[in-house]
Amino acid sequence: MFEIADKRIWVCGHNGMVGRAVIRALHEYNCDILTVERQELDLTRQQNVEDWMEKAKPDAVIICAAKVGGVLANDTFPADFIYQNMSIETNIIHASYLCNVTKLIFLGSSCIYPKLADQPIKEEALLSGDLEQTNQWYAIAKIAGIKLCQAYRKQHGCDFISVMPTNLYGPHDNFDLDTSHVIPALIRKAHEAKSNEASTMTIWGSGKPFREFMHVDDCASGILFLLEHYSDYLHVNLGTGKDITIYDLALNIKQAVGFHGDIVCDLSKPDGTFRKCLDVSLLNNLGWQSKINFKDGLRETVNWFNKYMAEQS
Ligand code: GFB
Repeated sequence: MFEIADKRIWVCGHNGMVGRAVIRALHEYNCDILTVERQELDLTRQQNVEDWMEKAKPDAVIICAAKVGGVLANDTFPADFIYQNMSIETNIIHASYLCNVTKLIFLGSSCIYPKLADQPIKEEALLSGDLEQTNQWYAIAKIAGIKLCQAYRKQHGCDFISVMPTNLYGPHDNFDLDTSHVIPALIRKAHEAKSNEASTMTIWGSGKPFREFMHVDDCASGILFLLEHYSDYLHVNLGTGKDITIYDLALNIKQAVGFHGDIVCDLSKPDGTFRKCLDVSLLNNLGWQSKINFKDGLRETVNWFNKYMAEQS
């Protein structure tokens, strides 16, 4: 058991969607939240990370910092995804060992599992088959992060753990149509189609793949639960255990945005993995459950996006 109260907690990647949600959740605890801007600390530089941590002296580290993106961004920028993710996690994990950090949690992704894993996917499915080609670079980097935590636990006794969140959505997501994940992309597309009084909106691929989606505030709650209550070798899945097809997702988003036109599939764009729904029984048995209903979370995210767009204009 690690108590967050009264500790110095470094949230790396505090400007991203997950980092912001973790900080919102940490405000419920009486702890010191440490952050550092990218201009002050480049996490891909080992010596700089060690020097900064030596001065900051965190008790715990939450690694939300990562190079992330949707299916097309992963496929288009493989070097960025593998290099940046491997260097960020290696630097932070090694420096945390050198600085005697008491607890560290590393965030991976559900794409670490084999492309054809049995559904729902149990933690034990890791490295039991071939990866999905489009995001293998990111997946390999995230698998290396899990192995780093396990290696430092085995060799040095460090209490470093890993959590594998499913596909996330929520406020402060990346809404850029080329690099984003599907939910922010479709919210933006539906919003633009509605504003332009268009008759259709386009989705990538066949619309047939399934995805499991979790609100980022649920994710932050699960991360802090594990930080306090879990200290073991095996990585832990973090999700809802429920998935829907991309076509049904698009229908939900159309409804939440109020766009009444048709959905058109662009088959020149990748589908990615067909299905990757997590088995969350390990986390549930530890005593944590996801709470945010998908339709409520989606509506809240659409409202956030509408407000954000109004502020931009
Ligand atoms: O969210 P997404 O890019 O990530 O795509 P992945 C999910 C599904 O939505 C795919 C479809 O089947 C896409 O073809 N899709 C439909 C769209 N329309 C769109 C659109 O306009 N934009 C996008 N982006 N997708 C990523 C991985 O995979 O998920 C990462 O590449 C990471 O490594 C992340 O694991 C969570 O779920 O396919």
